[in-house]
Amino acid sequence: MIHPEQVADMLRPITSTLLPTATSVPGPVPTVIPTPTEYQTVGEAGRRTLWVTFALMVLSSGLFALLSWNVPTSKRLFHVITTLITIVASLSYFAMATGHATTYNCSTVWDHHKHVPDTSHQVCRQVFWGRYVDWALTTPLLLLDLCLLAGVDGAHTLMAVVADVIMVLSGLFAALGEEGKTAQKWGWYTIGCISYLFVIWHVALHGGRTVSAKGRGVSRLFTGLALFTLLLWTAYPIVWGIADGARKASVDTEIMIYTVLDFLAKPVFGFWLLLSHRAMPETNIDLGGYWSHGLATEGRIRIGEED
Ligand code: RET
Repeated sequence: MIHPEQVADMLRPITSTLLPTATSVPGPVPTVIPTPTEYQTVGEAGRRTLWVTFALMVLSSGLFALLSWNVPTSKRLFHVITTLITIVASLSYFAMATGHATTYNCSTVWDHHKHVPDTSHQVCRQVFWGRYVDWALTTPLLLLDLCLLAGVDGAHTLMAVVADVIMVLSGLFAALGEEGKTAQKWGWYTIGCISYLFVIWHVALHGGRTVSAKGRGVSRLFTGLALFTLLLWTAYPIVWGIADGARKASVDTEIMIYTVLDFLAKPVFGFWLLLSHRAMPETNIDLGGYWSHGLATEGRIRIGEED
């Protein structure tokens, strides 16, 4: 007769392999909590800065308009251009401060883990495209101010303006470009930088040559304004590269830096130009009468023409 304990002894090796023991119980399955989408967006400080800049641009527009008071139309060309610049900037800052003219550019960022496969999450940065609309309209006007002051010919002025618009649009395409497609984003940025070199070439080099015929006073004013513009404008692609490009600066920091640059490039540039222009009659321009009388030739006295 077989004793039940003998049966149990015989079965023990079999059951020990079939039934899980304390040591063979699988541990907790490693889990990864997905990283939520990260938003790089404007904060309270940035929004307040946009409102303050809007107010400063409106105030500057009003003061520029006042400066043109009592100035005859024929001598008001610089006043009109300069006032338009700050009016457009006011509109752009109003749009940005109220949350318009903005979008998000999202890119995928990979997260690496030790025991499980890599995961990814989205980083979305706020892009204020209104800024580029502003620049596309106002930077050609700023260049026009400089070209008219220096007496640059129409052909070079037009080339400078077109290169400038290409520069700004390239910046916009770069800002909206896909992060993963390096060629798209940084390719547009490179095109923008090359266009900027053309702008410098047309305005600074040609302007520097033509302005010498206008006397020492105008030459000195043009050199000062052109150098100031060159230094300021060169800061824009650097800020862009750090903020929108590499995303190493917050949206608020980006807004604050652009505000300082825009304030110097528009109101400060404008006051410098208009106050100096007032004291220098040789800077008056009427584009051969076109500015105040149009293209009609009737009633005009043409000196030096036989007929
Ligand atoms: C971008 C990116 C692409 C390359 C370059 C740029 C330059 C921008 C500049 C902007 C100037 C703006 C001004 C605004 C005034 O309020 C578009 C940033 C070269 C020079 C003067």
